[in-house]
Amino acid sequence: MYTQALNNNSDAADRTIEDAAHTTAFQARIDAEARIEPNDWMPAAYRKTLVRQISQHAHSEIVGMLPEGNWITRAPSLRRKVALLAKVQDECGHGLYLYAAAETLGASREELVDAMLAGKAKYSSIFNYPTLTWADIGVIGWLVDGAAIMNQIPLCRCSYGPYARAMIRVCKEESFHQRQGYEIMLTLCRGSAAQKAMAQDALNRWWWPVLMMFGPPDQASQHGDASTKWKIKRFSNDELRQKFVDATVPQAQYLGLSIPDPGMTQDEEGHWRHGAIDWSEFKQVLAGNGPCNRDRLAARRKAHDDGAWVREAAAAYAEKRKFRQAAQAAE
Ligand code: FAQ
Repeated sequence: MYTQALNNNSDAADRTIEDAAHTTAFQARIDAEARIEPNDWMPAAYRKTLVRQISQHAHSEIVGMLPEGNWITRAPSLRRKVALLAKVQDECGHGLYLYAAAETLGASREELVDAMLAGKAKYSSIFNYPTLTWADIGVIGWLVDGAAIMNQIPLCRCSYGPYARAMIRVCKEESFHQRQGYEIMLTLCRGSAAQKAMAQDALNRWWWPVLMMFGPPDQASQHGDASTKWKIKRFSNDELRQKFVDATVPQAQYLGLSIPDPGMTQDEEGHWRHGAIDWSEFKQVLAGNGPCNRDRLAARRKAHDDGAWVREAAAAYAEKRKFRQAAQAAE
């Protein structure tokens, strides 16, 4: 969708130039809040970090369909089923816009997907946790989509045009997702004692993994400084985590639920300060040892294999159409 106006091969040589003049002019454009577009010169490291982040983000959307997809057949009413189906389809669409945005940087979708299926590319840690009850679907919408919005609203101002533009639509859809999740939580919390206990249990299990979604603490963030300089990131991991906690605590209070953090305090400025995060759990999940890492990859590999005939049919049709167009042009 973005690739029509990309440079041809003769322009590619220009990409390899990496001198001080180009770099200074590039940073000046970033500092002036100009948008970088696919055909513009950019440092190789800027291109690389964008391919890394955008493709990880795309993989997260695609793998992120699995925990909720697990509940489509068990949604408790027709209304809930329709909303959940729409949400899961939206996540698939987000993955596709993001792969298209990554392709504008010269990466092919095939190589990106292959890296994910081979277990070499990351996707968000949060999607390696199981959805045990219906309340988990409420918590995912409320907190996982809530965290995604907190992270993605600033990405609408990211310096790279195709990524920033994709984020505008994504954020609009995420906001519907967040509301459907919160509404599920509200219904459960106003229901029976058993429903409220199920909501509290889901919050207890998801709270800490959701805080980890924002990435490692700032002092351990490898890419944070460069991404801030290039205006890919507008806020650090810890800043966004804090904004999320401050926005979420009153929502939990309204639901009558307790945040599972006995060390949480409110400071004089009104910020809710969370207790220590267990970063060893995060590292384990990133290393492939979370509760569902193996299941998630196995499910994606199976879907990819099952879809091989669709890709082959599409490629054969494209070839046939090209041949027909060439024949018509020759008439
Ligand atoms: N999980 O140096 P930093 C969603 C990695 S979409 C796994 O701080 P950076 C919608 C990081 O990649 C959720 N890995 O990295 C939805 C790096 O490793 P690398 C996804 C993580 O890039 C809802 C290393 O740690 N959102 O939820 C995580 O500056 C419901 C060092 O980290 C995005 O991708 C993690 N949580 O900051 C879908 C948003 N955190 O690459 C379905 C875009 C860090 O060197 C259902 N991404 N790592 O191998 C970003 O904003 C950034 O990439 C951060 C990380 C903030 C995630």
